[in-house]
Amino acid sequence: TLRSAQPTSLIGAPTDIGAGARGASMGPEALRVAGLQAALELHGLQVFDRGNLGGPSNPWLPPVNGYRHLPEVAQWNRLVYDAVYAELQLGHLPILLGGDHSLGLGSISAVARHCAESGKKLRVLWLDAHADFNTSELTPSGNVHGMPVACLCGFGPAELTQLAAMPGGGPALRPEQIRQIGIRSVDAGEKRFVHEQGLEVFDMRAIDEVGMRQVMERALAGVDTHTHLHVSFDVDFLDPDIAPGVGTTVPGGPTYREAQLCMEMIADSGRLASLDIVELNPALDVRNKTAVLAVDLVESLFGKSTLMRTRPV
Ligand code: B3U
Ligand code: MN
Ligand code: MN
Repeated sequence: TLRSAQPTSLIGAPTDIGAGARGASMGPEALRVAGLQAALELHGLQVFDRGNLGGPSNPWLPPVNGYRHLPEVAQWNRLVYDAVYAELQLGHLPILLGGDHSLGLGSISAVARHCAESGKKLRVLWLDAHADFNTSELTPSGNVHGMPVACLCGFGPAELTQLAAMPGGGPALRPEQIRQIGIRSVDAGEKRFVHEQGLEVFDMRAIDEVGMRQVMERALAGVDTHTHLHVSFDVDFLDPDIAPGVGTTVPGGPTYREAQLCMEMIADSGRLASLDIVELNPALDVRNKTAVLAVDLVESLFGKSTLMRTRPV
């Protein structure tokens, strides 16, 4: 099933600079060991592994003015921005191998710039247990991996909100371009801010009430041939029973079957154009099973299906 002739490029960003636990820095290698490249090649994709970016090490310091490691987070994100932007310019589909979710800033800023220059509509699917919509005033931790969605919408320090240098100088994203799925942990102040900014959130209650199928139909509504679909896959989206290898587990996440359907429906849209796989923490995993599961799900995201089904039952 050769879905797309577009080559893919793997970009490793081995850092836990924005996280509250150490270990996501080992994510890129765990995904390679789990066979990510071979799995994609099996589906007819051409894969270039660009190796790892080399950014600053983690000084493991307490927060300063509401941010932990802000200069280092900014430096890693500049590297990610340049690497992702270069792949988009080549016409490749970039796959960022995190690394913690603060790196979504560099990745999605590059995608936003590319879309602005090529006249594409951008839709971001944020698969996560968390809304990642904190600011330095709202954050309970100072960890920047809890802030990338807010920064992408323009709420944060200039070194994180201005990465893309968007035409017109505005933020990389408008809230209406984002759909969050699987959310089940939002801090008190963050919750008010999500509401205030009108983020479209499909939380676990929505998945329980109407099912993953209808949630995905709604999250993908309006996606058409002019849409660049970016998926930011925080592995803690998944239920911790199946995915223990993450720094911040939250119970009650999507099951294996719900997660598969989510990925399959994104594949069916045919618009996937860039991807982040973040927050995988091999130090907390069991025999690399979370990485193996992530690879399995990414196969579905790129069009693996049991049958040659082309439409829902
Ligand atoms: N909302 C909390 C926890 C958190 C957010 N993202 C992750 N954890 N992975 C915070 O620290 O902002
Ligand atoms: Mn996240
Ligand atoms: Mn998360």
